[in-house]
Amino acid sequence: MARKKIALIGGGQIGGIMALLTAQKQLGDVIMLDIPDKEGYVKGKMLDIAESQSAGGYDAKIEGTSNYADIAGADVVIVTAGLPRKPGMSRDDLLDINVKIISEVARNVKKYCPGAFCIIVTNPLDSMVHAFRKVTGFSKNMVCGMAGVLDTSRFCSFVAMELNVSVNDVSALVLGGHGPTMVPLPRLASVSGIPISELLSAEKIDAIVKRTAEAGTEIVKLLGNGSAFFAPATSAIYMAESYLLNKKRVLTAAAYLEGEYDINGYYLGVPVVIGADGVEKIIEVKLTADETDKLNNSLNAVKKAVAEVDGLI
Ligand code: TXD
Repeated sequence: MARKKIALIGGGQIGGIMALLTAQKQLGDVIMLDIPDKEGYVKGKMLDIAESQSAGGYDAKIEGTSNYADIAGADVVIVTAGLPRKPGMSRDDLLDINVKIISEVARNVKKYCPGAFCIIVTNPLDSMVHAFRKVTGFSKNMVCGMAGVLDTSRFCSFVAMELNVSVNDVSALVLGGHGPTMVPLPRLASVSGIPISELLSAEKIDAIVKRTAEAGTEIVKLLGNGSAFFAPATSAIYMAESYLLNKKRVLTAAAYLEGEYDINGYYLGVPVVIGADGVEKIIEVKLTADETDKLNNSLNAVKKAVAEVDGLI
């Protein structure tokens, strides 16, 4: 059986890590695409990963290109094409430039990979997923955004650090838009089923909620140039793996809502099941009045960005 084909559109910080992770997990062949000026860069990066295979013990075709014809027939497309934040920038500051890039990428993915499961990573995430689906016209189950897996991973990491326990025993959900209005749900977070409210003070939990919402900015400030890439890359591959191996993981992703959570016509971070049919199910978790207010507040932030995108494409 032929190996699956994973197209990574954008060969920068996140793209490179995703390519290595895809190879190491033997999820399939990798084709990384970037702009013509960066063709040598991505060819070099992919040749380097290809040369790691002997030592790494994995087999795949790993190539770089700037020619969209080379992504033809990809099973999964992961899009990081766009500019990352610089210190002092909000994710929404990237909207004007990145929506043009996403529109160009979407037109080409529609032409060359009409059947692909598409995971959008580029910021501002929720409105870029909207733009990508608007341009491609792909069905809603085949287009989603990666943010909730990252935000949840950050929340779980902070809980594990505080309690000095394995992060793999921490379970949580972070809903909403990928930005300061995101909605961690500490009420549903647990360590091996034990509610974190029995393990951490309310003050500590609140501090973790706040740090999660600002975690991306914290790394942008520390790096001084660019934004986080290891955890975002790992999160996007986690989603791609669930699709390719039909793992039906339950995770938070930016999914298209048509009435769920009383929201209609927007992408927003909610719990979903990802399997061989893409976003197979949206799970409507019961929220308290306060949590619902926070989710709607986050939606309002997304609506503003979407309105701006709709004025541009
Ligand atoms: O959780 C999340 N969704 C976020 C997403 C987490 C972290 C980073 N987030 C966003 O991902 C970030 O704000 C950016 O918008 C993207 C990509 O971040 P990355 O750190 O990988 O940025 P790089 O290293 O600048 O890589 C972007 C690449 C770069 O090589 C450009 O040349 C390329 O995108 N690029 C393009 N590729 C193809 N086609 C076009 N038009 C294009 N324009 C730029």
